[in-house]
Amino acid sequence: MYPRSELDTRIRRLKRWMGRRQVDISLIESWSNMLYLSGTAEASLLVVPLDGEPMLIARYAFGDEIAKERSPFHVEVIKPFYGISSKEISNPKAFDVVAEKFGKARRIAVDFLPSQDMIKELRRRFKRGRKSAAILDASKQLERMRIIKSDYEISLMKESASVAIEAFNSLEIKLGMTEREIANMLEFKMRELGADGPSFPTIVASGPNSFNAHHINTDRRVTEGDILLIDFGARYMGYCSDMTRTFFMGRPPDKFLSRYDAVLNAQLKALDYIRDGVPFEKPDIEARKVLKKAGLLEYYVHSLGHGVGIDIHEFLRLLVGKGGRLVRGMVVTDEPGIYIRGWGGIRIEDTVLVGKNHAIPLTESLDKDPDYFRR
Ligand SMILES: [Mn+2]
Repeated sequence: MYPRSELDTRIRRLKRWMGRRQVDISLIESWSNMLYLSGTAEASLLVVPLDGEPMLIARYAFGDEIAKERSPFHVEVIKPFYGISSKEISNPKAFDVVAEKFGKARRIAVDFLPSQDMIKELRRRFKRGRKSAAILDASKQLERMRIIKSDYEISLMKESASVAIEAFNSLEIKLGMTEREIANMLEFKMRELGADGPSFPTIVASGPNSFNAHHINTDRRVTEGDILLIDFGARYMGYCSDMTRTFFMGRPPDKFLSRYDAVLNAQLKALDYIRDGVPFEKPDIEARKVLKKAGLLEYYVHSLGHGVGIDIHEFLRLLVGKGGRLVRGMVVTDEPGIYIRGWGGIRIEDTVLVGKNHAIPLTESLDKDPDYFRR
């Protein structure tokens, strides 16, 4: 369970925004926003009234008990009754509860993209005389709130990183293992060490498959002379880590080593620019300069990184052309990569906390020696 004080701060900030926009209630439906604000994602809806305590609405036997365990907020339970004929069916919805308790709301913020039907439904239910309620978007505000991590969130992300790294270091990767076997072992170990699970499906790309930046694991066996690219992370109490390492199985040829060094130098160069006040595009541009010098720029076909938190991809891209500036407390990835058709790919990724004067990598204790499995 997240500390009450942590949740109170988040709710207070949302309410400040609601106050400015004269929003009476916010309806939070998305998995990650609900978890962020209430400590649980197991309810159907989180209702945050401007005046009053937040309330979760959860389905009987489908999350209500879990929501009660994980969130300090009141949980209102909705329960269907099916009877034995269609006339007996009663199936209350979360919106019925909201309409009953907050029917007077005039301005409602939602964090989901409401369908036309949903907007009609909301307007019908929240109506005073002829005037129906205004529907506002809360998702951008929640995105803004979630960009900057609190000390508590950072501690969970550090734990997420260390669980993933410990799991990785416990692996004994051998020639002949399949991509799927390696991914399974890694995910099993992360769970065993206390992770909720992987923060995304682990990528194990061997040989030519390393060309696929988002490879889908196969039964291909790791063979001598393969590149082996592993992109993984743990989810720990809701928070993600994200890291990639690339190895060479056997004695690495010079061509691999020079390309590897170029990517590593690009990654380290970018790291020098990940700090408070720097434009989002700057670290990416610096990484691109290094790869340009090495004649590899055309193979770097994605952004340098993205925000990470409860979602594996959160707001902000570190990419040439992007506006905006880094702020202390943001957590981003630093992951340049090159992908050469017919040869393979190399990516090196760390999850990094933006500090006042420098970057603080959360995943740097994970070895970056491409020859790691030969030692
Ligand atoms: Mn990533």
